[in-house]
Amino acid sequence: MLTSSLEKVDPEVADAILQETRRQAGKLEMIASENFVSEAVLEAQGSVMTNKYAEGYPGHRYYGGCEFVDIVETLAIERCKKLFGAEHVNVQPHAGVQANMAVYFAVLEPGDTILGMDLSHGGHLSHGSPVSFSGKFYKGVFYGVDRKTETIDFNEVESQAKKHKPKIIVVGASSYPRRIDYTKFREIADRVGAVIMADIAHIGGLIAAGLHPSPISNCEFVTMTTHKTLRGPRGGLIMCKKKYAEALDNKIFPGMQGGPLMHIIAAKAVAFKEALSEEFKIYQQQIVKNAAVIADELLARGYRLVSGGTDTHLLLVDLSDRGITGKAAQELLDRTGITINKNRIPFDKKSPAVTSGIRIGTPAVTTRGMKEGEMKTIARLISDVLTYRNDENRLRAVREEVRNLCEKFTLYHARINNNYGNGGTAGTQSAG
Ligand code: DSN
Repeated sequence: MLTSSLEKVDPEVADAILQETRRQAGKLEMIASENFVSEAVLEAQGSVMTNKYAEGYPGHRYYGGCEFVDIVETLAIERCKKLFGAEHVNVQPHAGVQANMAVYFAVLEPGDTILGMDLSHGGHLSHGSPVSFSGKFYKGVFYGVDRKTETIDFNEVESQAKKHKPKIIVVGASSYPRRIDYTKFREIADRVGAVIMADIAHIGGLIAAGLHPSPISNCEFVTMTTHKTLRGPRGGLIMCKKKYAEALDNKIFPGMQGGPLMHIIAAKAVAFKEALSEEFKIYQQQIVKNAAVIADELLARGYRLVSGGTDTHLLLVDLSDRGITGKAAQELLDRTGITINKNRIPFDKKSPAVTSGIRIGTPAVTTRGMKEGEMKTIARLISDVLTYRNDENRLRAVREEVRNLCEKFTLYHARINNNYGNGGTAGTQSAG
């Protein structure tokens, strides 16, 4: 057994990290916004690039000694441009909310109107919600989904746009299981003279792999996080048309951030390289296939899914006729080793802390190499837990099956066995 520097210096933190690694490996991670990065991404993220101050942009920094951080930031930018076909890329946003904030700062004045998707219909806090800066500095108005189809109600998008004349229309969601038609948003935005920001945080990987329509040509700005389907380090990025490049870059630095996180930018560069591979396309295809299998299996067992199914990496299950809240389902499932999150469904009567639904996502289990067969098992296990929730024997049996599945599809194996300093193999299996 090797003892790492961290174990020697700070055994408490080392132990918490080991326990978290075991938790990730020992349960089925099905929170739609989470994923497992490769050892290469982890290595870049844990590198000495964290030590460097590099305010500014490649070639134009306010500190000396930036020649190597310039290399990684340039690689990240160029790879991201290639991946999405973007005209301009800024890889410095620390997170998705910062990416969105920079876009608002670039095109809005305080008090201007943002038209975004209603949070309770699948939108995001940073799209104009009154509890976020985006609804405090600006006026947030909203569109939602149609009550019957539970897909985006374009009549409402148009009527809200005409009524409120927003300066920006935000397209994107954190819990919307269907493809998004950016051309329709473009037509509406043009009618009212608005710019569009597509927030593709959730579906960035699907778009990069060509499985979902790209917003690049139809939207002035595209923001995302790099850690969801894209499977990179935790962080944000912005793509935009060239004409907005300077205004946007100025808003990130010096406007709202100081020194960029160069270790994270290095890891973003690695993730973009991985995302440009053929294997990544196959991985994204498998994510979508896996979500579709779970959807079909749950539908066959009588569950109601928001919009009737999924085209993405996630599905939303309406539990209102199952006698269990989203909160209780989340707790129960986690106890049996299946980690998901409670989620409001459109027109939900329950609060965000309780909810009538759950959100299930497949990016992380797909990274472990799980395919259709395992998805059928997982759907059965989820249904067993929700159906036989008072039967401790059944719940124990589910926990055992989850454990077996996790042992078969190892994750960060070398780290758990404490030999990663010894040239241990990467923990994640290929999904291909
Ligand atoms: N928290 C993320 C999610 O779970 O979708 C969105 O930012």
